[in-house]
Amino acid sequence: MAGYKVYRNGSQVGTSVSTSYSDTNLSANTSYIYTISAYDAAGNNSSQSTSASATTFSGIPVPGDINMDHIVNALDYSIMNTHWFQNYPPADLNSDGLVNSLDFFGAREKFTASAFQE
Ligand SMILES: [Ca+2]
Ligand SMILES: [Ca+2]
Repeated sequence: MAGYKVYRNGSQVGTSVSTSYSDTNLSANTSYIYTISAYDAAGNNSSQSTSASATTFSGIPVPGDINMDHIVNALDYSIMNTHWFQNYPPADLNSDGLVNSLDFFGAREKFTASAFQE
């Protein structure tokens, strides 16, 4: 066997030579059905697998979730503090070139909030 073909909603989206695959260019808050088939070096394909479904997150990450763990909390404040008055774009929420109190207040509005806006 040479690898796997990965199908999303019935259309092939890629191949993988391992048993993992990362899909991209998906829409937010959408369910997708995945199947795979195996192929060998001679080009023979197996039938498609039983399906697995996955659902993407809904919407835009909350400003202030600097470490991308889906919540604004003390860890994000800590990163902000480490880069205080530095040009550090991930923590410069208002894009004024510096991590400063304006960014802190922006993050505070979302503190402990769910990472994704409704
Ligand atoms: Ca975070
Ligand atoms: Ca700023």
